[in-house]
Amino acid sequence: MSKLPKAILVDILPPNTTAEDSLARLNELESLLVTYGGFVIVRKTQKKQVPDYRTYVGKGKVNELLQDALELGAEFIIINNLLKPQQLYNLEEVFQEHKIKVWDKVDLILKIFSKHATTKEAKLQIELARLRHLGPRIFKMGEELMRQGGGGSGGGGARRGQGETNIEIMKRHIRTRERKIKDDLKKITKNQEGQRNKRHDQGFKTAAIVGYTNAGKSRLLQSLTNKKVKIKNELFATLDSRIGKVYLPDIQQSVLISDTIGFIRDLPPELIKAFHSTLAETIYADLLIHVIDCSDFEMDWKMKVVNEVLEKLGCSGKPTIYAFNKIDILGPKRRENIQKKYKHLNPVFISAEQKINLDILKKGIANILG
Ligand SMILES: Nc1nc2c(ncn2[C@@H]2O[C@H](COP(=O)(O)OP(=O)(O)OP(=O)(O)O)[C@@H](O)[C@H]2O)c(=O)[nH]1
Ligand SMILES: [Mg+2]
Repeated sequence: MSKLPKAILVDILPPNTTAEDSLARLNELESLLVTYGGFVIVRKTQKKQVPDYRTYVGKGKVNELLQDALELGAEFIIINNLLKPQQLYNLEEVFQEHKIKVWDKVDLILKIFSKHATTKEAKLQIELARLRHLGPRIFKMGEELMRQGGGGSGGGGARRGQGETNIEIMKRHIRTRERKIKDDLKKITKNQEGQRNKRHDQGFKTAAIVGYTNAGKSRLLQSLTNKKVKIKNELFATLDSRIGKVYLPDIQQSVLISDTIGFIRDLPPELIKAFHSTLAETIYADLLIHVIDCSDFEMDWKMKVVNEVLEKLGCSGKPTIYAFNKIDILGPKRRENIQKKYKHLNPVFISAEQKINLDILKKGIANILG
C-alpha cells in the first residue's frame, strides 16, 4: 500500500452529465492529486441538479463520507468544485476533529502551484490567488464565531465585540498584504514591460505557446529554441514564462517564442487574474501557437477550455497556429480521423519530443510574422 496521503474524491454532477464526462472530470482531479503527491482510495459521484448549499453533498452523504474516510484512513476529502465558504465551514465542522482535511479543486491547484513555484513573480501571484481564495472563508469563519458568541446570555456581548474586532484586524491584514503584493508585482511587470519594449524596438516579433496543461508546450519551446526548461509529465510543471529565440530561414529573421503556465478547466477568474503578469507575454504576443496533445482522447473539450481562457484574456482575435503534438504516439487511423475533423483549423501535426515537422511549423510562423 502506498505511503502517500490518501484521499477520497467527491464530485456532484447535473443528472444529464454523460458517463464519459463524469469519468474525465474525476480523472483530471486524480491527476492533480497525483501531481501534488497524493493517492486516491475512493471516488464518489452523485447526480444532482445543484449541490447542497450547506454541505455540498447531502447530509446523509456527509455521514457516509466520514464513515468511509475513517474506515479507509483517508487524510483528505477533495471536492471537484469550488466550495462556498458556508459549505467548507460546515464540512470542516464534521471532518476537522478527525484530522481529515477538506479541500476543493482550487485548494489542490494552489498547493501544486506552491510546490512548483520557483520565481519571486510566481510566488507572489500564488500568494495573491491564495488570499483571494481564502479571504471569504476567513470572513465566514469570523462571522460564525461572532454569531455563536453573540447568541447566548451573559458575556456573549463582550465575545461578540471581540469577534468583530478580530474580523476587522484580519480584514485589514489581508487588504494590506494584497496591496503590498500588487505593488511588488507592479514593479516586476514594469521591468518586464521595459524588456518587451526593448525587444520590440530591436524589431523582434513574438509567438506565444499556449495550451492545456501537459500538452507539451515546454518541450516545444526547448525543441524550437534549445532553451533549457522544465519538462515533466505532470500538471502545472511550468508556472513562470520563458522566452527563447528561433531563426526562421524563410524570412531570414529570428523571432522570439514564449512558454508559460498551462490552462485547466474551471479555473476561477481570480486565479487567471492573479497570473496576469506571467500571462503578459501571451497577451502581447503577435501570434499564438496553440499546442494540443492529440494522443489525448479528451482533446476536444481541452481545446475549448483553452479558447475560453484566451477569450477571457482578450486574445481570441490573434492569429493562431494549431500545433497538434505527440504524433509519434498516434496510430494512423486516429491521425486520419483527427485530420478530417479539424481540417478547418489547418493544424500542423508535430512531435515536439521527436522533432517531427518542426520545419513546417517554422514555415507557418514565418508566413504570419514575416
Ligand atoms: N510522446 C510524446 N511526448 C511528449 C511530446 N511532447 C511532450 N511530451 C511529454 O509530455 C509531458 C508534458 O510535457 P511538457 O512540455 O512539460 O508539457 P507542458 O505543456 O509544458 O505542461 P505544463 O507546463 O505542466 O502545463 C512530458 O512528459 C513530455 O515528455 C511529444 O511530442 N511526444
Ligand atoms: Mg510547461
